[in-house]
Amino acid sequence: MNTNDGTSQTPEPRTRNLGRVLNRRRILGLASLAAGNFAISVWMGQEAYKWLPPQASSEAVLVDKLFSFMTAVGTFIFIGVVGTLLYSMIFQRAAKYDNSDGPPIEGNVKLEVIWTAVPIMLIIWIGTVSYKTYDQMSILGTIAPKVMATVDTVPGEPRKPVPGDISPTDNPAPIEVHSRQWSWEFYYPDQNVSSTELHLPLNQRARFKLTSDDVLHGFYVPAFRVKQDIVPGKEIDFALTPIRAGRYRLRDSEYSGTYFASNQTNVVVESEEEYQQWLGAIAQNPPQAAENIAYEEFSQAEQGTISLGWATVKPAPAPIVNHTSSEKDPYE
Ligand SMILES: [Cu+2]
Repeated sequence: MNTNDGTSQTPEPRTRNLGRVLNRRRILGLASLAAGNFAISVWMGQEAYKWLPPQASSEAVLVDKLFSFMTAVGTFIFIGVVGTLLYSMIFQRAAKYDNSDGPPIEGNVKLEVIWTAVPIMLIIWIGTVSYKTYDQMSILGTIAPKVMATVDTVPGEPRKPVPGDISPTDNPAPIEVHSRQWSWEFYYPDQNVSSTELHLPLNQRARFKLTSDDVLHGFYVPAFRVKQDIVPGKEIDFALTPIRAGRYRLRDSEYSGTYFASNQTNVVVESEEEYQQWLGAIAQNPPQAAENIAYEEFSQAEQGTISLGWATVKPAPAPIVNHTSSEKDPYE
């Protein structure tokens, strides 16, 4: 600081001793703030369950648990960081016209070790929990040939083995999922029937063979929380366990051109009896072309009845199936 007579004074050292700053009262204050933050974070983690679609698969239970955990961790960090910022802005403000430097703090090894170690531990923790979750789901047959018996349907409780889990010999053949520009077709090899609506029996491991006839598509049912890319030229083994009856939406999660938005259909999860009944009933239906907006519009444009007004590759013909879903059917 320069005085007006021209001589200079050494500024008084303002380095603070951490031990003196952190007296018992302050430590208690900080601890109760951290406890409050912890309580809010746990509550927010519970709230996170409400932001998601219904939990219609055992995989959804695992994914939601992980999401809730990450929301809680994120909330704790967010409140901690933003709270410290706000505290500094409001209570540690420099006085008006005070342009002097802050205290020359040199560094603190203890503090630096702590703020390096804590995030490292946190990332290892999150990484481990994520890996365990994915491992428990074991949704990819050939890539991750894990035993399904390790999957939890209820958090904390070991899952009861379900038909289709243990012995691969009396399994029903996997449902063949054909994705195209732009339609979904599901073929049930054991019954030799096909449908543009996916039906699955409740509480049984559903196994799929995913294929694409043209470009990348993505098998995505938000209520099941699982998403799998379908790669042309590959057969992808995929499995999940529906645990809640209802109608859900299957969406294409890989953008695939003009009619991509119409490339969705319903998934019906029903009891074993209803499922068998449905399979039996549709076997009586003669195969016929399904509703398909992409192919219908394209054909009309080809005949000159309508003008599309946009470019598109030629859509695949509407699938010929025993059962076709109606776009008027509701879904959750
Ligand atoms: Cu696609």
